[in-house]
Amino acid sequence: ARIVNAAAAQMGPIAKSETRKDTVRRLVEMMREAKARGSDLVVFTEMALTTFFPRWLIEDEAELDSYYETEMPGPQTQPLFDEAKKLGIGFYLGYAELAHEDGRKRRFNTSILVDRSGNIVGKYRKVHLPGHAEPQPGRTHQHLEKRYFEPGNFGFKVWRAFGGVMGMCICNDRRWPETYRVMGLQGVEMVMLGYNTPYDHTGHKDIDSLTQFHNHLSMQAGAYQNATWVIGTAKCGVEEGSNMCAQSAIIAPSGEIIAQAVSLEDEVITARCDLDLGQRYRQTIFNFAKHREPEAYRLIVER
Ligand code: CDT
Repeated sequence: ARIVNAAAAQMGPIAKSETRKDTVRRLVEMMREAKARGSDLVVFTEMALTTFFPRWLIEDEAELDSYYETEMPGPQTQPLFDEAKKLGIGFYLGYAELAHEDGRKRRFNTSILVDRSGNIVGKYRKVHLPGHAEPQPGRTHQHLEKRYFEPGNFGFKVWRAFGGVMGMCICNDRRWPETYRVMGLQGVEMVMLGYNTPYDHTGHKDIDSLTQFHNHLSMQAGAYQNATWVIGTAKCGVEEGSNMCAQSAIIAPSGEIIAQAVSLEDEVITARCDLDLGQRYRQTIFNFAKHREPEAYRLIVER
């Protein structure tokens, strides 16, 4: 057995007025709890340092910039890295990233993987950006990720860490089979992700009423079909009037949920994850080398 004791640190609402300092304090508290419960690794949510600002049209650039990190760690996030190192625990953290690349300002919805020594071992930029670039009439809350971010330019990589092959994605990515399969083809054994999923996310009541079902359906299918652990961590509860899905979950390569959050608040869930369990599926029903038929899948990479 190759055990990773993993935690998901679900997060309740972050108010617009909450400072980074306060938010980081909440994260550190959950990191300590995860460690006290024996975890090697804690998965925080998407954009874990601020309120989910894409719900608003923000036209003032300085105000918009205030939601992004220009360095990681920066002065306000350094305590997270220090605590991780002190405790000897790794973490996944989602945040809005403002980069100066190719001679211009670039915005990404980003996550990092940090090892037990407090070193960044992997960085991912969200590929599937949901919502719109322009505000939609008649909606209580907007979802302007297409306005505030550009699609990630790193693809779906995997990293050798924590004794296994680790992968990352972010929120809407979890709904797309390609996300998991590209990592699956690289032998991923644990996919980490955070999500902010408002209950009114499509604007169609028949779809939105199935929000919780679709949340778990996507992650459980991704886990099973790719023989990988999936750790999905929510930001949830009512944040600035927006009601968001909770039910953070740790999912085994069998597709079974083996730990699930029960609240709409900050809550740590943990599980003992045996990475060898994925191998059992990879050697049998999902032996990719034996059973995949890539010739039949060509359309998948066409525009
Ligand atoms: N953050 C994020 O990606 N949320 C989307 C819902 C919004 S769709 C307009 C999700 O797929 O959960």
